[in-house]
Amino acid sequence: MSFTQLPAYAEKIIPSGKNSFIFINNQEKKSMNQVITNSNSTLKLYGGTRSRASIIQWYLEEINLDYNYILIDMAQKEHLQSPFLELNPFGKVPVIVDGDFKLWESGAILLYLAEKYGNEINSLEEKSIINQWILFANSTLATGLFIEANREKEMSQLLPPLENILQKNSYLLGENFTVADVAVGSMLAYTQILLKLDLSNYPAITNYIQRIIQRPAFMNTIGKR
Ligand SMILES: N[C@@H](CCC(=O)N[C@@H](CS)C(=O)NCC(=O)O)C(=O)O
Repeated sequence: MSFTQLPAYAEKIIPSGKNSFIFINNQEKKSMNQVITNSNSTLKLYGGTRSRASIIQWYLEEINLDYNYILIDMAQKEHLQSPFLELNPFGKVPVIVDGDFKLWESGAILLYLAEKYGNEINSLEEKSIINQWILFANSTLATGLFIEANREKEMSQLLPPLENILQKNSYLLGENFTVADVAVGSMLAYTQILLKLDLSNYPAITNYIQRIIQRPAFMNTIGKR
């Protein structure tokens, strides 16, 4: 069976070894029949239990897009074997499959989803600004905050301007929540979940994190992990 085909069993199955996975529909009330009927058209998100796939899942829930979450058993190294390697030859999650289209790298996936389904990009400039924030989140901010050797220097360089922006606006691009907030906000939220980083010198960032982690889509995804 290929990963792009649906398993013919129910929504929630506890993984129990090689090639087993949980199949979750975001509208969990749907019957399995409906899930199977929608199998080819519904976007598939592949991820581990605790992985960056949760960031994608957060955004999918924000834009209310129907999707199926296919849980890869990373402890059993399913991501390093066929058929997963046919989706991403580098053996990393997240991956999405949207129809015939496959895409990996969380930042590229967020940008694709925002442009295709998010209804928030209307020009090359808007797309580029969103891309700027996604790349900032996944490269500059992530390596600055999560690599211990960089943290002290990078926190004092990156957090004051972020604090400044969030003192002026509720969200990164103004008063509306966008995919840029998913990219940057997830990194900031993970500093609290994973590192318990002290951000008390940055009240606007702290308030921002509080605001985003209370969003239903966040609570239903990253917040549940
Ligand atoms: N820059 C990539 C990172 C992907 C990544 O490292 N994913 C981790 C899980 S969060 C993974 O698949 N690790 C498995 C491995 O390296 O074997 C992205 O944002 O998608």
